[in-house]
Amino acid sequence: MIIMKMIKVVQGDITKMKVDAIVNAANTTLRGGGGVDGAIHRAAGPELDIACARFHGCNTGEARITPGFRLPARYVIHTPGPVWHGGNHGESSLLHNSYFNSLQLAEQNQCETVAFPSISTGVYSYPLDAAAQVALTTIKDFLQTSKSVQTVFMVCFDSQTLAAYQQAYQQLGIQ
Ligand code: AR6
Repeated sequence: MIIMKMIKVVQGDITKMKVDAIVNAANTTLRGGGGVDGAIHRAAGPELDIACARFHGCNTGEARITPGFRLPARYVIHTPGPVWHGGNHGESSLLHNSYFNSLQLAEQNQCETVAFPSISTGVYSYPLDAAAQVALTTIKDFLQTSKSVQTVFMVCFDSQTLAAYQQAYQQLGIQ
């Protein structure tokens, strides 16, 4: 059987995605916030914060998994991306770690479909074009050897983010 693995760049609201796991651009407390984190906590319901509290935080670039509760997604994978401090503070490797560790958790939990938001490019100010390169390169490399994870969605909230990821996608020559 031939299985086509793929990355799909789409525009939309990640809380509506019917996938095995959505990824949350969290902060190191894992106790909710604004942006996509706030939207995910509101849509999942208060059980999500109770589940997150048990982790007592999470370091930047690491990831933790919870159920999706009231979301259409089965799981939420929470990862604090790096705050942009000019680019010489390990930002790109920390951002790589956020994507890689999230995908590893998805794989360990037998997820076939995973959806990411654009981690760190909102409140954390990571430049969009550079973030898109790191995100898509990490996902593409991971899919080369993944067994369970088949389809990864990049869910872009606004048209500027969509354009940046579409451009990076073409530059990387994906599919
Ligand atoms: N679906 C998809 N993407 C979304 C949604 C949504 N519903 N809502 C916003 N975005 P940000 P960060 C996009 O700021 O930069 C939080 O307070 C948004 O337009 O949410 O990693 C956390 O608690 C942008 O493109 O995350 C942290 O304190 C992208 O998601 C901090 O913000 C990421 O923007 C994390 O900052």
